Amino acid sequence: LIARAAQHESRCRLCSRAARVLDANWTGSSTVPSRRLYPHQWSWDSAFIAIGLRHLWPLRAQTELETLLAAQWADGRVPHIVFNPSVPPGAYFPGPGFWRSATAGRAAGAPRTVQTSGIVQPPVHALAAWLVHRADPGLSAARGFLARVYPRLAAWHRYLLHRRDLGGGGLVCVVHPWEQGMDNSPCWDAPLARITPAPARSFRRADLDHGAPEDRPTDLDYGRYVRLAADYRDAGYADGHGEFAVEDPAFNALLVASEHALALIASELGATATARHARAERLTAALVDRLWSPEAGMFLCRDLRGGGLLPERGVAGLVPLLLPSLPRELAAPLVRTLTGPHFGLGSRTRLVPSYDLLGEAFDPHRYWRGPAWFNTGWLLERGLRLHGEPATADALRGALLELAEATGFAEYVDPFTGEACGASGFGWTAALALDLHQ
Ligand code: 2M8
Repeated sequence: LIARAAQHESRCRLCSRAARVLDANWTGSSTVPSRRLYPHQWSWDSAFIAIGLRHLWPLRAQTELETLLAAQWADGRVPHIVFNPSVPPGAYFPGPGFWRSATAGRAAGAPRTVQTSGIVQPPVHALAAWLVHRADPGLSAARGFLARVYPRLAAWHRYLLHRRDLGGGGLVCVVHPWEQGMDNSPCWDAPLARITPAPARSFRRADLDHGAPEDRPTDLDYGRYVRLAADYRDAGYADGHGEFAVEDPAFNALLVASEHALALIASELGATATARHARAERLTAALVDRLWSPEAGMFLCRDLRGGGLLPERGVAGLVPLLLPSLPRELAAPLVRTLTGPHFGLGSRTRLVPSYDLLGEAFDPHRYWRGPAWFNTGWLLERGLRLHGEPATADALRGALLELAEATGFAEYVDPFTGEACGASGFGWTAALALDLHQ
């Protein structure tokens, strides 16, 4: 009993600390990932943050998603950043002056009243909207939350499925590493090597004012990010012409999960959901067909410009484990890969590294090239539970909770030592710890 009481007390402490982080990052209409490093609203951060907020402030959770969706473009894209006009222009690079959404994005229907970036991030939003609704169905119904967000979420998925199937095989592709969210993953090294970097003197990296250079992407990476984004902007954010086009397993798996959630939302609103479930099944089949590698025992990325599957093993290739409809004969090898020598969960690591422990490019501190992140941990914890691995899921959950709190809700951690890296007081770390704690 004493042990249980002590556990309960420490859990409550975690809850109030996480709440304090989320409250400090709340701007009145949305939540910043980090006050200093990322002082605006980010798309997939907001979805994860809403999933945590719903337990304490259901109204804030709904508002978080509504604020993001209010910045949607007429072509359906949900921008990866919504800029806060009260933040000084130099505080984050690339800021609104770089993206110039209102002018460069006019043909694609960028909003006039708010400034945004022109690229997207993984579509976790419908899943988040459904979970937020379930946390307080009364408030949701009273505010017409689902009816408000449904058409926007449907348009968002339509944009991805119609404008981003650049490979013609039924999957969505990303046109910039920032879109997939794992910015400097070694998976991008080969497709990025073809891009001529923008000259270093043509931009100033605000991230280095707050982050350690050895924990961040390199200047060469940044030169290429800037070149790709500038080319996309200068083409009026029209799709299909860029030099970088990759089908990513995590991005597509999250779209499948969100399609299923959108089907549940449609049913709740009295609409028919069959077509949505069928679309999710087709997407799952395309994911398996185009990205599954039996040799690697996991999903890989497909480089549409270079041709073929990229051999690098990134954590994104494990994320499809979160799909209930994943064929059984794939779930078992995925779990083996997660717990085997490449990711070492339960033996060499307590959290999931972002990249192959045995890969040549592995670096335990450099951003998405090895450190463990809490959002991917949260997704895989769900996947393990879903596919009949409760003991591994419990251990992962325990480690996520312990390290989130011990590191002051760090952005990411060294996968071996649990040492904090990047920003502290990070939004999705606090939010997802809160969610796991429930
Ligand atoms: C990181 O990406 C941004 C660019 O979008 C950056 O490095 O400036 C990534 O970790 C991304 O996944 C995340 O959404 C964003 C804000 O937390 O930061």
